[in-house]
Amino acid sequence: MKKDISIIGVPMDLGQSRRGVDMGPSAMRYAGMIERLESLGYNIDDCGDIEIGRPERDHNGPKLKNLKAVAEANEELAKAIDKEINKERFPLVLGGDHSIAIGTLAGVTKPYKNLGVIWYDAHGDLNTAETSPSGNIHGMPLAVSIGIGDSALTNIAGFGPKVKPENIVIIGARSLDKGERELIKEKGIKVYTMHEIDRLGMTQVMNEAIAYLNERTDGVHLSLDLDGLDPTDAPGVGTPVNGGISFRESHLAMEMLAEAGILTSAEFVEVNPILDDKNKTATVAVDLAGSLFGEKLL
Ligand code: B3U
Ligand code: MN
Ligand code: MN
Repeated sequence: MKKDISIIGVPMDLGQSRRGVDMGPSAMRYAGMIERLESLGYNIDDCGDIEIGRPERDHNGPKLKNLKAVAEANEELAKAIDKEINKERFPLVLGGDHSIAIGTLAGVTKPYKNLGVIWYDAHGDLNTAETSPSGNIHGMPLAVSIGIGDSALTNIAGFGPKVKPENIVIIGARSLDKGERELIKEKGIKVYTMHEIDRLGMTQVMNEAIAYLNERTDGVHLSLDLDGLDPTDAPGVGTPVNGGISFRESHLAMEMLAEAGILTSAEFVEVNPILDDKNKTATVAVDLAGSLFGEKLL
């Protein structure tokens, strides 16, 4: 992996309805993200935070909440990432709610024809304005990245779709809405639900996921939603779902990704310090980043 990492914070909370997730980047910095990666020998440039606009009175209606402000912030994020990639640096994005993956993917897919995506999440994030039960854009970024959704989102950075459905692997899913299940089947998206993780074990899941992506992609982005983990290990998230991936399984997954050396960008999202227990979830994110960037136990 590249030895130069650029950290970009995105204090976004407009893609969902619980306050506090805008403090995620600060919480992860406070939990020692930069120092941890520096201790592994990386050169870190903290680029600071993307500015998030005030939502003007919501003209978008309840189906795509705060559409304009979310789209604007994602345009800025895509530009910031593009700048760091042009400097040959590895982009590490700290969220913020998961709607920021729209801008991250817009920025990181530009240099790749065939970017792969690992979506580590309890949810599919494959909703559209029509299928969403909430109208929250953080439940839509993966659909947007394959070109399905409002053009203000699918066309960020002036092109789309960003990712091919067959280049996506979802890991940890256990809360999928009806429209999401249909889209997964229709588009042939590879999903390891909690059932497969229990049945096969994380080792086999990651071996298969890595081999699958190695075969067909020219770079891989990890989008890690902390709610992919079990709420006992990561309580500081807006939409916890029981029966999730353990801290230990997650470490193993990160270590296997580090060994495979396939990652070209990453993001950690949905850390909400207000809902957290003494910054536990941000600390988990920092611990997982340590493993992801090559930390060894011995
Ligand atoms: N699928 C639901 C809930 C949800 C999605 N992402 C999160 N929660 N974090 C929705 O609102 O789209
Ligand atoms: Mn998510
Ligand atoms: Mn989620």
